[in-house]
Amino acid sequence: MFKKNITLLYIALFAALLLAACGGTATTPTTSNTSSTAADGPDSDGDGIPDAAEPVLGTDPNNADTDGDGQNDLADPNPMMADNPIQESGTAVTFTISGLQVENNVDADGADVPDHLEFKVTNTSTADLTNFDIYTTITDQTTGDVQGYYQTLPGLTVKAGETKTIHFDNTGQPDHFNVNPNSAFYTDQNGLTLNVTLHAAGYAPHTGSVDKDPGGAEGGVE
Ligand SMILES: [Ca+2]
Ligand SMILES: [Ca+2]
Ligand SMILES: [Ca+2]
Repeated sequence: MFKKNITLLYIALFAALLLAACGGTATTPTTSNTSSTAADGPDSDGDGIPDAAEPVLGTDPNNADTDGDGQNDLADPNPMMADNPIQESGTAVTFTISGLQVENNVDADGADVPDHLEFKVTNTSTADLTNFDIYTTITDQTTGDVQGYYQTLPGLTVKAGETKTIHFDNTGQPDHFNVNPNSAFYTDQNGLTLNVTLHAAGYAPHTGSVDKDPGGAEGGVE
């Protein structure tokens, strides 16, 4: 697996060099935390993989650890497949998740739902909930290929008795969280099944599932 990854990296680096030679994406970095060399172009997240190569690998150009497993994309032999790290001894049932929606779903009024993952979290307890994290798997219904992502959800608070909708789309709005723009969710045209495990520290996790219909590639995030 490691050799396979290195091979993919070399292919990706070659693609990056080709793009740079064509004047494609070999632009001068503009942010202070962007590193680059003349040979490989900018590397926005500093993980050692050039921005132009990350889409080839399927990794996130703005996240040095795309799957959240603690291993840098360059070192990770499977950078889009984290195991579920959520280990919770608490059994109190304090919240539910509902209304999972993805592409081709509509909202309660029949309007199109934007092409991102969203769902509702209802706090059924008398205490505010915070310190959330989530583990998401994306399974290709045709090939069986699976990607797995873990991330914390900083800033998310669901007050006692509140129902809040949270989104995964990279828009940077409150209660909207970043995702890999090159994940199977955006690039795989087969039908997909998403499984989410949401957890608040100290309480029992909850799971939900939603299918994404086959269709054209998303072409990036909104
Ligand atoms: Ca990078
Ligand atoms: Ca990366
Ligand atoms: Ca990783």
